Amino acid sequence: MKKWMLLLPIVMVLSSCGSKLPELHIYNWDDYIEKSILKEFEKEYNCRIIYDTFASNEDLLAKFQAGAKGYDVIFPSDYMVNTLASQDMLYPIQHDKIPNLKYLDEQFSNPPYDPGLMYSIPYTYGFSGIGYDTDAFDNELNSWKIFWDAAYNDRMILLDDMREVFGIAFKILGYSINDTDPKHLAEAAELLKEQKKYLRKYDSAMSKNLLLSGEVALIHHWSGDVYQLIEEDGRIAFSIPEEGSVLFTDCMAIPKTAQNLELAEKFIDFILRPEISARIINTIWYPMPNTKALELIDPEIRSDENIFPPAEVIKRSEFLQDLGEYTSVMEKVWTELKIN
Ligand code: N2P
Repeated sequence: MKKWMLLLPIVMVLSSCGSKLPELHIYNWDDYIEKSILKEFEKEYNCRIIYDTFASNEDLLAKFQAGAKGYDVIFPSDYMVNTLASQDMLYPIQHDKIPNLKYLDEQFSNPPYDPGLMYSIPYTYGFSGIGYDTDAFDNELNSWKIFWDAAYNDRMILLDDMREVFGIAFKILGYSINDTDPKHLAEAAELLKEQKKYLRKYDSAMSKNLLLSGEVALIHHWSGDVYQLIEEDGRIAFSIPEEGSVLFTDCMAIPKTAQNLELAEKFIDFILRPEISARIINTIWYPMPNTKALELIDPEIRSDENIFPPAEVIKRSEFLQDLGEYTSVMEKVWTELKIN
């Protein structure tokens, strides 16, 4: 037998790898999907999903600025869609490839961060607020100022998220969460420095577990994430403080570096199927702007005013906006706050 013939089995294995299933690479927030729908998509489109998660918009941006390639569908929030699009990182969405867009609630079809939905399709919306252990408090919480209460020293966690954390300080000071006056930023930093004395840590990934186990008494977190906890344990509560809060729309977008554009469009369209959206809402407890899905979700979720907040709560909240070059000014102050 010739020597090269011994290599035949290896060559055959390698060539069968060449015909492997097409892949779809997804980059989403933690705890933000109903897992079985991924399996269903794989089956229906005969592909393999590679699923990866991030904990803040800034982490997502940093990954792309560092040259990450190969993600096909990403989930930036409103202002980050704007940032990524203005840095030419997003592929324009071909609306004719997403027929289920017909189910999108019209109120979400022309958002200021992405007029006409050129680069993004809304996925969910929600609020930032306070998740807390009702056993640790005599009254309901209704102000961000509770994070400055020494009685909860080392039992509080704020999100590891620059815009969200400055957002709290700006709201207490009576400024917009999109304020760009350096004097106001210095005031906010001073306030947060005071708060840091009592803070366990800035963290977005682990704080829910620590609240559930009773290790900490209150956390700054996002609405649906805290509702997932409430579902597990009724002693947890969520509050959107009276000073106002961050209202966000998280979106689906396709990076310019995507490897599988066609599958990415199919995935976005799949998510917009009413029965798929309804299953996601029932699991992650964030509303999705899908008119038809709302008819299919659990009535208990549909009638919950915290999940679908009344107009006055929406009115006192604000969307974060892309701050352009001022972002780097804030980043410097944020880094100082975190290391000192
Ligand atoms: C997902 C939290 C995303 C909300 N678990 C913040 N945009």
